[in-house]
Amino acid sequence: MSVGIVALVVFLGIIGWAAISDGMTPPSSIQTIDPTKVAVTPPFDHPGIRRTGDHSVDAYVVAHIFSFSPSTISIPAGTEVTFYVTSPDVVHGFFIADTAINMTVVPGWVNSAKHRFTTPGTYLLLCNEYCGSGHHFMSGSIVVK
Ligand SMILES: [Cu+2]
Repeated sequence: MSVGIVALVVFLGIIGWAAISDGMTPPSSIQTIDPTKVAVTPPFDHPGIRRTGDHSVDAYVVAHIFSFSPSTISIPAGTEVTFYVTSPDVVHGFFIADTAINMTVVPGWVNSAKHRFTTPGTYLLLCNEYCGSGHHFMSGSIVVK
């Protein structure tokens, strides 16, 4: 066995041991959902925004073949939005242009990310994981007034 292969095995062993011993999990693994019951499980049975403070909202979004529900989210400028996104069918992406929001949406998990929208405008929301024949139609928008 060459030195390179031994070094690779040792490296992967250390990475694997560190991840397992620290109990590492993806950031999205905190909340789970039965993907076959997304349409009847609160709060995803009524996707949309919920006010949580004077300048903050929670946005519950369902990514499904081949659209987002809701497809348009309107908020005042300066609002901090915590997105909670899940999928009832296949893996989707949740990417908002001009922000750091870029999540993978996996059936059975609720992924989340937070962003404060300070600049008015329309932000494009895209699926960036190929999810099927209608993937290129899958978009939405965040309207900041
Ligand atoms: Cu897609």
